Amino acid sequence: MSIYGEYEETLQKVMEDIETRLQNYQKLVQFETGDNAYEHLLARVKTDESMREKCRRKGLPENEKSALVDLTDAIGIRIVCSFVDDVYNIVEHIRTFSNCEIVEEKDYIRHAKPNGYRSYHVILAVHTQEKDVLGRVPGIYYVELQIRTIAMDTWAALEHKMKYKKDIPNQDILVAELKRVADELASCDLSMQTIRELINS
Ligand code: 0O2
Repeated sequence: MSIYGEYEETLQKVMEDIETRLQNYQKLVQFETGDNAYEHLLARVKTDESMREKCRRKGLPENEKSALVDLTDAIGIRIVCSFVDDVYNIVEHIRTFSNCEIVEEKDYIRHAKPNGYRSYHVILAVHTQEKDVLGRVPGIYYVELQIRTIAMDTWAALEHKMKYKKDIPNQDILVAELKRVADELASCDLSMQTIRELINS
């Protein structure tokens, strides 16, 4: 039995609902401006194995409540944009979603993590017709959205790989080097944004 139990099907539905709303926003922006709101998005329900591993890592029992209430990233959506402004525009659009409220947000773009990680994180509470694990109707299901630029996304993917390779020699140098690259990419993102503004003005 999956850690999500009888709620697995609803998770899938909630994910598809939010994904569709984002795709509709993409269509609207394309129609109105001829530009993309974002380049691509990736939506997934965290696998049973990853969710169990996360529960263990956080010292939580491996059950439905931990997976659906104590942890809020069973549904994850990553939105990758060309420009930094697009990230903030999407966040503002997410604020307008009906039957949803933002319960947490972290701006790791204005306030990068010490290792150089940059991204905008939003935890969305989605109110649905379905029952949730606490017996509430409408039930509340959480979605973690990570919104970032292509440059930030490339960096995060590489850094993520490094985390799992503990036996790399000269870790300290690599960590410092990755931080330097993250800062350079942030500077490139700003330049790209300025160039776009000049083209559009
Ligand atoms: P996974 O396997 O991707 O799901 P905390 O547990 O306190 O460190 P918190 O408060 O749960 O973090 O959330 P935060 O900081 O918003 O991070 C949530 C997710 O963002 C992480 O999920 C990662 O996917 C991503 N993330 C955060 N920091 C980094 C980073 O430094 N590098 C990379 N590559 N990704 C990061 P999980 O559950 O840690 O991992």
